[in-house]
Amino acid sequence: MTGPEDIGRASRLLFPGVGAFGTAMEVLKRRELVSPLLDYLQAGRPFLGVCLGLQLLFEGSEESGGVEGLGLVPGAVRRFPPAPTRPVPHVGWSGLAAAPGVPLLAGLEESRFYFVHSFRAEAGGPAAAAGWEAACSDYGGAFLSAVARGGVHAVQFHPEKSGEAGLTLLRRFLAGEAGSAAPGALPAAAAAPPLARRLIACLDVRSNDAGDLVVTKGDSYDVRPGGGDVLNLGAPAALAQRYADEGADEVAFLNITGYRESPLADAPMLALLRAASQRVFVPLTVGGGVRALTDGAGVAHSALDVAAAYFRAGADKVSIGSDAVAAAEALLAAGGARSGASAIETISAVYGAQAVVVSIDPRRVYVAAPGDTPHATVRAPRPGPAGEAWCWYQCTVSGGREARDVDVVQLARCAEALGAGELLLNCIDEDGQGNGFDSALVGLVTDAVGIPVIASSGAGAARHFVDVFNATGCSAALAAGIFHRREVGIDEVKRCMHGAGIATRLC
Ligand code: 1PR
Repeated sequence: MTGPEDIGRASRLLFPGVGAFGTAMEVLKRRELVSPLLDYLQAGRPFLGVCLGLQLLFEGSEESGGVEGLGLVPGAVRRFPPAPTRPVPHVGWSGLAAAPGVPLLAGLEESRFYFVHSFRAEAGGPAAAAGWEAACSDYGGAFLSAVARGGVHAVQFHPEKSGEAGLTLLRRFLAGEAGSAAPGALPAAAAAPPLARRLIACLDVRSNDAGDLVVTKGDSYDVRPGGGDVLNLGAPAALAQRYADEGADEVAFLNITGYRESPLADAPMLALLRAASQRVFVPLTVGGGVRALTDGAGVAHSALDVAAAYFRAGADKVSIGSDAVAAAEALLAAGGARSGASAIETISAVYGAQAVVVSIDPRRVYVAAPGDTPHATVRAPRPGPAGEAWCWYQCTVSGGREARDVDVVQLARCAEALGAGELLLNCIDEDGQGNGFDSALVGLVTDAVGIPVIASSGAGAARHFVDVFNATGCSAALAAGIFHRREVGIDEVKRCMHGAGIATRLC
């Protein structure tokens, strides 16, 4: 898209939206796109809005109070109300209850689609009376997951990240399948498959001694067992594709040497993301080195520059580790006053909270009694070296090499306050051990925040996923070693979850 005149000339208009409502409207106005866009939409010409591309069709949004939207669809977009059992953003794979008369969605009612958003239009509002409601989903109440009229469609989910079902929808749009003047009556949202608990495959990536970018995996973060070569468990892009094909709901790449090298100079890592995003149609998270840095030529780059490079290469979310601990320390020292300058804040302001994950690398510190430390304690999953029955979780930086006087609850709350949309909660003690997730740790953190938490470290069997989902409110569980070594299949975990009555996306 280069200018307003291109809109009138388009035969199809795909409008993916990223970022905040107010910023997006500002850009549309500055580039004089509002009026040609409205002409195109009012003529009912082929249009597909995605995520923010749906919300902008409404009259306004609570996200940017006072900013008018395009106003094509009556009603306003509001934030999901907070609830202890429903973290916001709403992230993951949810189903649709679709109205008849929308060919784009026909027959896809059994599928789940990938959503990531904090704001939504409620079903049954003014859009219903105007005949726009095409599908709804349930998250503490029915919200509109699709609107349609004639050739104009918009979906709240991301078809480009929704595997085969999403690709089917996109193919239909490109083939020109338009609907009737207005969809039929909307079924109850309860008919839609609910939000699934997610299964994430994680690839720790770094260059090995021969200079090849490889997937590696150690125990308790040691990827050179016995001081030898970096363990090589495969080629990252091929493994990512295998996991997506086998049903992983997301794939995460952690650039584990990013904390000491500039990710902007790491061409193979960026090339890997580009290659993966061309063949993997589920969300991709990338972490490692997201912080302000000065490159070898003495040029300063902000954390936002690093994140932008990752997003341009195909990442959907960036994950911040070491820099988040520094930001939490600064926030605690300032008595909770935000500087606005941290990586979390700057990236979240531009790309939205849903694009910012904070990766936490804690290690247990054992104590005899909770009163022995000012930090938040739990009963230790197993006794400490001197038989201690309690522990707290100390945050680390630089891949676990350096511990800081910040505990997981402090870091999790600071990350949420600064604008992170999700937490990736590792546990160095359990990493690679295969004994199961540390549910005490996961429960401690999920109870402390209102954003989704990904449980990580320690999976050794399919039932370990069931255990952590049953024991805690975590939204997703992540594993690495068991998948890389083919000890447990992704489908096996999904079937085990399904058998235990846990909502999951079966492929
Ligand atoms: O600090 O912003 O540069 O980010 C660095 C990122 O790299 C962090 O997310 C940090 O967790 C990660 N990282 C750094 N060093 C290592 C290492 O292993 N030496 N890997 C590392 C972290 C842990 C998990 C692992 C799970 C599941 N890997 O991601 O995949 O524990 O493993 P399992 O299922 O085999 O038990 P920054």
